[in-house]
Amino acid sequence: MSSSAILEGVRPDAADLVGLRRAAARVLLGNWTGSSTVPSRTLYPHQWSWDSAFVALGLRHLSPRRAQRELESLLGAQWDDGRLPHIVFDAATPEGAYFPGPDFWRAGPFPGVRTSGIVQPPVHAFAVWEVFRADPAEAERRGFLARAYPRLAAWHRYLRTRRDLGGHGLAAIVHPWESGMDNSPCWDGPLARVDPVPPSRFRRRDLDHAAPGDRPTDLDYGRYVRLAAHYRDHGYDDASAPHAFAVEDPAFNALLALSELALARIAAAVGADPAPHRRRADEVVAALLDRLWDASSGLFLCRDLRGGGLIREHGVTGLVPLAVPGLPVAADLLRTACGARFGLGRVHMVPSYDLTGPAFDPARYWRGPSWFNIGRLVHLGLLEHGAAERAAALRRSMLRAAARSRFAEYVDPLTGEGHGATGFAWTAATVLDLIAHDPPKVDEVGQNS
Ligand code: 2M8
Repeated sequence: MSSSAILEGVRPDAADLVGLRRAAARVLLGNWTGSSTVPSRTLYPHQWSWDSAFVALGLRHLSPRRAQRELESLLGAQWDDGRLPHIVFDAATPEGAYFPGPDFWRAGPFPGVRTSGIVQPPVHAFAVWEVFRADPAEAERRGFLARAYPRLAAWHRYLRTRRDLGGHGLAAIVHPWESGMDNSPCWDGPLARVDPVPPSRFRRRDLDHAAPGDRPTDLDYGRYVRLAAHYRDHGYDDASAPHAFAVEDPAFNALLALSELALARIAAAVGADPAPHRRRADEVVAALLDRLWDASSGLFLCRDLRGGGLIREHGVTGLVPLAVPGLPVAADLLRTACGARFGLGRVHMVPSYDLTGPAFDPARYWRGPSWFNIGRLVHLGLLEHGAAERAAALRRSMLRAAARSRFAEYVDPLTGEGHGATGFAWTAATVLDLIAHDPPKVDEVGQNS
């Protein structure tokens, strides 16, 4: 099928935006635990780090106060060394509800709060600033920025110091889960060196709730478990852990740069010096260009710090730097987004991996499907770099996909069919954010898909 035919028959304004907004709000209300939002009631019954940031971006349109609490509950689980854990476990949820659970990680900032020991992409300062802007008076009354600022600064410091494993000004991820794009083909090379734990030694819970063809394989899981157990057994100490997997990831670092810029604004608002944050944002962008930019493919690539240099797989992580204001290679990235690898405008949303790549799989997790949080970041980048029409088309594609898939976790870029969980929190939050960005006009309201 030609890629333009893929979108044939889908009416551009088929989503009933008012109904969709109501349905999205229902998802977020249903996933709210009292202090934070679970990504999915079934598959992910705890608080996830970057999910919370994306959720807060949507929640701010329903309740700025709740959006602040979402972020505060995550910041409240910060470790002494500054890291924000990738999962904060809900104490009322049984150990067996998710693997690996708190008994596996054996971690937390203090008694009573149990967390994982790895991190996720640092999109938090960006979210804090956007949530603040939704209701500055309420934020001021609650001391939201003043309390968040030192925690965010410590979080960035952790990444800048303990995680600069390559020594060139970029934070390294030490587990595929830290990228948030867990089983991207970008990790296949570095992961191949990791001795997998046999599947008989652990019990996956994800397959109780999702189709095996949508999820990572047992072999991937065996390697995830090995890496996490190693890190845990070294006390999550970055200096002494061997880190068999150590990668510089473009999206992770682009989000760090974007968040440093937000932190500069936050600093100015609380009476601190914004200049160091602006300087650090510039330094991260310079290091991204120096270390990860691949002019021949017009994309940022990942760098394997344990051997092999640049990883020649084209993942959507390499497009995410488009969200950074003033990026010098934005025009090249735009061309790549619209080219054969990512098919922007011709497929549903933005695929997570090269449509022409040998490992492309339209249904399996981060090996091809389109994700709403990534679509939102690319949307931001398109707006940032003057591609307003493309941004509007992407927005329509995302709203349609969310409506048709009952707020699926991710969708097949070729068919728009939903996969993974339904009633997924950041999908609903992204819908609210996109609708608020361009509220329904009379001719869009009332049309049913
Ligand atoms: C997925 O990751 C978790 C592990 O962290 C899992 O598969 O169990 C990823 O999509 C990740 O990006 C996301 O934050 C998490 C919760 O939605 O699920």
